[in-house]
Amino acid sequence: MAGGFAKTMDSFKYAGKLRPGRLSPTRKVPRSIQLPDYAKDGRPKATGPLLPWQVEVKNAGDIEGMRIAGKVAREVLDVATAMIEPGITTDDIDAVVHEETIKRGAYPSPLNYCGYPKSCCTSINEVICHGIPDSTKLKEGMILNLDVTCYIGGYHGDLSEMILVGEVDDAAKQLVKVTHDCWEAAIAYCKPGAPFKGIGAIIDDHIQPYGYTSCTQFCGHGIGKVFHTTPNILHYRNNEPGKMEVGNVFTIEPMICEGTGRHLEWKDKWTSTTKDGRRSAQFEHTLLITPDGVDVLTPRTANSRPFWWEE
Ligand code: EYF
Ligand code: CO
Ligand code: CO
Repeated sequence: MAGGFAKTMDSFKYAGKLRPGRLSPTRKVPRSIQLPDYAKDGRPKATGPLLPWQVEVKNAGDIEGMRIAGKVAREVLDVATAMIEPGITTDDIDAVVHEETIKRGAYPSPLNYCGYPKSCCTSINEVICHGIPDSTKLKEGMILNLDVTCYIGGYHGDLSEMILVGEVDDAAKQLVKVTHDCWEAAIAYCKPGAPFKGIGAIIDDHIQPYGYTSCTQFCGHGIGKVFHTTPNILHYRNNEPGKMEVGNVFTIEPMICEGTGRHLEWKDKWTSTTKDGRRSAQFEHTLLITPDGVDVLTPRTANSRPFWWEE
């Protein structure tokens, strides 16, 4: 080609500065690891309850299995977040998540889930969720969500946290802290008999004074033998029916945006960014409703990367 411009122009109208990088080859899983039903063809088969208001009540065996899956996912997230610093790529993070997951005899749930190509999600700045780990290098000032889900003993455990890359600006710190605090307030509300719709109201009330918006496109979800099942957990004010019962297990994972909560899907069909290119933050836990209230199945430990306000 004249002038040697081998790189084709990308005419897609991105919302912000971030661009997709290059993907590494698909990671392998040893034969010894128990696979979820979608691992080979990408298609989830088991659904859980078919009606949206029916929510599974887990038995003692299920709960023990979920505790193990939550603990493994937490361990993997803690190892991976410890390595995050400017200069590493999101694919480096995926490699560690993948290795640490299989080292524990677990399967990285995102891998080939509906065809998803990697073992975790790494969502930078304006990426709301489902950022694909690739050759993108982390730079000082970025904020990153790392989302890890592990499948072990027939159960999935799902969590995510925000990481500040080096020094970040005060607006980013406020976004991350407010997201964390609205998520904690929503978790503290959970107990038997509490309407699911109250979660969204708490989140909206908490973020409103800051002018932030909650993304309505993606929700929390029931989880167990199936990665995503009933109930859908809406992170914004809503009027959905249903009350929490002892034995329900679900995630709360609000995505809070500095500007608009509307999203733009990249050409890869996975990555979702804000429509205005402003930043988004998210935290996630897997939660069990108990007679006393709520039990976090993916709790932080002494090995968890300290939040900046704890340092
Ligand atoms: C357009 C996937 C992505 N879906 C959900 C597949 O619950 C999750 N995180 O907390 C979660 C994680 C992943 C995930 C990883 C891959 N997917 C399916 C359908 C659409 C989509 O994005
Ligand atoms: Co997750
Ligand atoms: Co989730």
